[in-house]
Amino acid sequence: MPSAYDQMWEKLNLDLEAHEGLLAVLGKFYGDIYMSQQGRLKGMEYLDFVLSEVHGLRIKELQDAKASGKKVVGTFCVFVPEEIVLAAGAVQVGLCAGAEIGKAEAEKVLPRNTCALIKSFVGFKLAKLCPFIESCDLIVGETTCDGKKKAYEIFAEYSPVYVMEIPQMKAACDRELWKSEVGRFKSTVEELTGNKIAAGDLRDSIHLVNERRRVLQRLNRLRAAVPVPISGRDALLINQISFYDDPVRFTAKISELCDELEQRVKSGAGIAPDGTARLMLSGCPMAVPNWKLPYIIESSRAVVVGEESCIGTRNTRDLVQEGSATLDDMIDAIVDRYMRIDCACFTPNTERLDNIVNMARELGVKGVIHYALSFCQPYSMEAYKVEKALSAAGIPMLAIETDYSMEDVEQLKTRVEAFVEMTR
Ligand code: BJ8
Repeated sequence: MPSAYDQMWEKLNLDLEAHEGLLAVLGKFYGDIYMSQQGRLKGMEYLDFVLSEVHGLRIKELQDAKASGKKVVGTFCVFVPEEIVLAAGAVQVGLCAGAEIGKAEAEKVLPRNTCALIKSFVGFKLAKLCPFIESCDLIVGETTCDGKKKAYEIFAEYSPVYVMEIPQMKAACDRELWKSEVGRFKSTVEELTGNKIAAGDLRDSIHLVNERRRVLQRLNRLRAAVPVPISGRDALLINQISFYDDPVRFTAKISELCDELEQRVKSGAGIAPDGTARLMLSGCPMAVPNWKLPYIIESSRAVVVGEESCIGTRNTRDLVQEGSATLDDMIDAIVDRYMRIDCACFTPNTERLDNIVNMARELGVKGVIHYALSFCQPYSMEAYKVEKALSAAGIPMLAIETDYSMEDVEQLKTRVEAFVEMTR
């Protein structure tokens, strides 16, 4: 039956039949993984609603914004400074790349041994399945890993793409390079929108993005309680949705959810039975609807209490310093904040090792599951150093490499269960 949004999707040139199939699979998957949970917070109803309208209401909002003259900028990496996009009056959406539905199309133009995240975004474009991508006036890529860097060259044949150069080291000259890239990006966004960024606009957008980070930091502090008051799956979903929901509304809704969570923590209630192992995830980002591993973990007498990932603490840990008086100082504050990102694309990357060990200690976890997408060299190679650092701190680690397919679910479950047993 045609949905109320079919006309909008048709205008965006989606493959309506394949898209309907995608939404049906997504709905079933969500039902199995999310709605089956016991003791969810009332505040999660908002997240359920946003997800149920993922290609509906939010896309309609983007179309309305475009009709009013705003531009939409899509991103695949937490390195793209949203503060600049918002200050120019545009909307930024983090594009998901967490499903393998367009894989066959992607493998026509990409080598098969490419990570699932890259195949996913190329596949979504080629199979005409993503209304977010089709709503974007500009898609911003970055020179993080080689796979992404080269995939953007192909993507640019189908969509307007702009690529930011990201340094790979953290010396003073790398900061200079990054500062000039932030400046180049600012000019590009100003040209795209026709709006010159003024100091007041940037001050407001820095505050707005910081507020969203602050509410996610509060969520992280509250979920660290014993007993665990919210599942890892729900916390991951909140982080995933933070990338494309309206930032003001999202922050207000998650603030309400945190109030509820705080009451739950005060009452001493938890969502997992006594004896459930507290674990932490670390590694590649888990984009919507990549819930496979958290679901496996949380069906194995364990609960995820933190994600050291870009859809997790790497995106929320650091704030842009507020209080700068001039536009130049604000740009410097942005440059410094983004230089603290500890992506595995950096070498050496000791900051990440320290952050993982500190986080694992603070959360009091029994172990860490390191998650790398198959063929992701930065994260799968860095797993070696992460394991060494954790082992020196007396924290066990399980390294997992997987993709978005369901073929290895049973095998992963066996490994996760054995790891959970071992941590007891
Ligand atoms: S800052 S983690 S969002 S680059 S999984 S595509 S690295 S081969 S996603 Fe990332 Fe930015 Fe870094 Fe974060 Fe390449 Fe690895 Fe694939 Fe990856």
